[in-house]
Amino acid sequence: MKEEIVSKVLEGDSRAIARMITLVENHSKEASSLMKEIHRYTGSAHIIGVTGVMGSGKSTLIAELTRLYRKNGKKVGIIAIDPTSPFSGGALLGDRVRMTELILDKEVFIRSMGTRGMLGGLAGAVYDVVEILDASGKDVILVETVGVGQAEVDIIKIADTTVVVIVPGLGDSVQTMKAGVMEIADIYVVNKADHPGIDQTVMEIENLVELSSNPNTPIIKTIAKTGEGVSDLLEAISQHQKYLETEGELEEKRKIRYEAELIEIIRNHLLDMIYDESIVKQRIDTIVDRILSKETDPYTAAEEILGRILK
Ligand SMILES: Nc1nc2c(ncn2[C@@H]2O[C@H](COP(=O)(O)OP(=O)(O)OP(=O)(O)O)[C@@H](O)[C@H]2O)c(=O)[nH]1
Ligand SMILES: [Mg+2]
Repeated sequence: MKEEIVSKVLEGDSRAIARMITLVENHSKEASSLMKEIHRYTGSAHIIGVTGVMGSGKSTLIAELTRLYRKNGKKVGIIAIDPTSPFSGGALLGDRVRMTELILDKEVFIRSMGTRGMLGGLAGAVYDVVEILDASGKDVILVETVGVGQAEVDIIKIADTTVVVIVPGLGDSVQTMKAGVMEIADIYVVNKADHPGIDQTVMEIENLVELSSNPNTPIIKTIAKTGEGVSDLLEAISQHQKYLETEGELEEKRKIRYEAELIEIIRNHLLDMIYDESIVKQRIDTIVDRILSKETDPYTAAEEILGRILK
C-alpha cells in the first residue's frame, strides 16, 4: 500500500501524486512515513518562485512558461498559493480558461493551496508538495505566491530562482516594494507591457537594481496575455539556474530550504504535542479563562504548558 503510492509517485502518476498531497495536507499518519521514503529521490527539479501583487499576471505568466517548458519536453509542477482564498485548498485553478489545456496535460501537475488557520500547517505542506513533485520527476516546479515576505510562505526559502512580477501604473508600487523585495528577486518581470507607463516602471526598477546588492539582476518586459517576452524570461531563468550550478550556490539555496523545512516540521510537532496535551489533560479554554480572570497570565501559562510537554 505504502510502497504502491511511493512507486506510483516516482513514476509520475498524477493520481498518486494528488493522493499523497492530500494525505500530507490532512496530516494523516501515513504522511510522514511516505515523505521519509521519497526524500532520496529528490533534488533534480528546478524550483521557481513567482511572486508579486494581486492580479499582476503571475498565473498567466506561469501558464505561458509551462507551455514553453512543455515544448522543450520538460515536465512541470505548479503550486499556486492563494492566501486570499482560504477555502480553495485542493481546488484546481478552474476559473482560468487558459489553464485548461495544461490541466489536461498528464505531464503537468497543478495544485492550488489555500492558507489555513494556525494549525493548518500550510507552510509545512508547501515544502512537502515541492518534495513530492520533485520526486515525481518534474523538471520544473513553479510556485505562485501573492506578495512577498508573508509569514506563511517565505518564497525565497523554497525557490532556487525567485521571479518578482511588477506591473506598470500602480503608482508607487515600486516604491512600496523597495524595502522588502529588492534583495529577494533573482529576476524582475515587468508584466502588462501593453499598458501605459511601462518605460517609466522599467526605469524605476533599473535605478533600484543599480543601487541594490545585486546590480546585475535581469529585468524582463512581458505581455503574459499574448506570451510576448515569456521566452526571454525562460532564458533568464535558465541563465540563473546555470549560474547557481556553476557557482555552487544551488547547494546554499537547498540548505536554506531544508533548514526552514526542518524548523517547520519541529514547530508543527511541538504544536501537535501542545494541543494533544492541553486538550487531553487540561482544556485550552480553561487556561484561557484563568488568563481572563487574572488568575494567571499568558506567559506563565505558556511556560507551564511547555514545561509539561518538554519534561
Ligand atoms: N493587458 C494585460 N493583461 C494581462 C497581462 N497578463 C495578465 N493579464 C490579465 O490580468 C489579470 C490577472 O492575471 P492573473 O494571471 O490571474 O494574475 P495573478 O497575478 O495570478 O492574480 P492573483 O493570483 O489573483 O494574484 C487577468 O485578467 C489577465 O488576463 C498582460 O500582459 N497584459
Ligand atoms: Mg494567480
